[in-house]
Amino acid sequence: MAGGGNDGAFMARALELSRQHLGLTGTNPSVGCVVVRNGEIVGEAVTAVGGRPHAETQALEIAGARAEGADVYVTLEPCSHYGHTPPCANALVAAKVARVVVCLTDPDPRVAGRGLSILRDAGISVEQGLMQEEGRRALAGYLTRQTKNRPHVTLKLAVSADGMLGRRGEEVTITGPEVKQAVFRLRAESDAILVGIGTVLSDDPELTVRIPGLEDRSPIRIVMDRKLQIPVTSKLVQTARQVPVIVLVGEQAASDETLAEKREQLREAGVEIVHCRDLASLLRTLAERGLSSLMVEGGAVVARAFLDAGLVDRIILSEGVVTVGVGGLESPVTASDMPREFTLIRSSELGRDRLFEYERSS
Ligand code: AOF
Ligand code: ZN
Repeated sequence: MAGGGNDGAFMARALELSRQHLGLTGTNPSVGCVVVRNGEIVGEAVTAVGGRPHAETQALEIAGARAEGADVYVTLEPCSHYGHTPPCANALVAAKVARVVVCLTDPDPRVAGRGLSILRDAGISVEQGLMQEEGRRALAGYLTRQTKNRPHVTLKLAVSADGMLGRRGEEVTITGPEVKQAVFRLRAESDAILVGIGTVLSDDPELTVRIPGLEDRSPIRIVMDRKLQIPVTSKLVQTARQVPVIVLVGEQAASDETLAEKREQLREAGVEIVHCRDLASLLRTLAERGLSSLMVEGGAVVARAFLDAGLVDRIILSEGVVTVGVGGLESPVTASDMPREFTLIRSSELGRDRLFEYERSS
């Protein structure tokens, strides 16, 4: 029996599953799949940690013989290639499912429509495009890396009631513990997190995920540090063996003799020192390393540089109730002064603060 009326609810479940492994599937997208027979879920799965097995094969295995005649909901077109695993499209055909509802087609050139063709050629009814907008959000990292050869970039800003990000050289608490928890969750979904050296010098942050059960989800940490000012004693350097740290330096700091000893000390602590010409080439390098999502977290200078380069896909802006006053560092954007290309897609109240999420429209 075809699902029809409940398609939205089952696809919503598949999307919920897909979000569970964001940041954990490496270069592979985190896909959700739900197998439904007579209106009941008989198998469901998300792409495994590390990227394999894929979602469909796991969900079909759970469903077993009940997959015959079933409706299958999957957030990405089932694969058609023999990669690390045999094609999911073939597994769906072999399981004799009746109908496959797909949210998005797969831009991977090895798939790109072939997965859907395999299903149709086998007489399976195929529908594509349900809840595309939500799907694009859940798979934003994968889609951006595949189509733009760079990670999806989220700019995270905490702005005071008077539009400031803080004060130079000094840590100012702008938002409360509820926002902090939300930020930890966003970090856990990211492959990498980036701050400027100013943030390291004033806040000495650790930039890890500190939520019970999610500690192992910390993304790699990147510091933009043109002159190699990062203290060897900073928390970032001291924890580089647990969670990787990359320090991005200018050409001079990469080779300057007077900094040779410091470079050596940092390397001994486990820090990787990298020189990149500009932000675009940095992002290309990260994509080549298989990183699909980057969260830019700190500093007015860094935020402005990413915005000016047109390299921000999403802005997460938290707005606190405190004021910073004279000597504050002005935020490049605020909730009441947001560039037109960014559209508000969500807002919520977190404790005394507010959280806004914007997406670049193009
Ligand atoms: C699916 N279901 O759950 C995922 C898919 O390296 P491989 O062999 O694992 O292939 C990676 C590609 O598989 C990836 O680029 C994307 O096209 C697809 N990911 N496909 O049918 C899944 N994660
Ligand atoms: Zn597959």
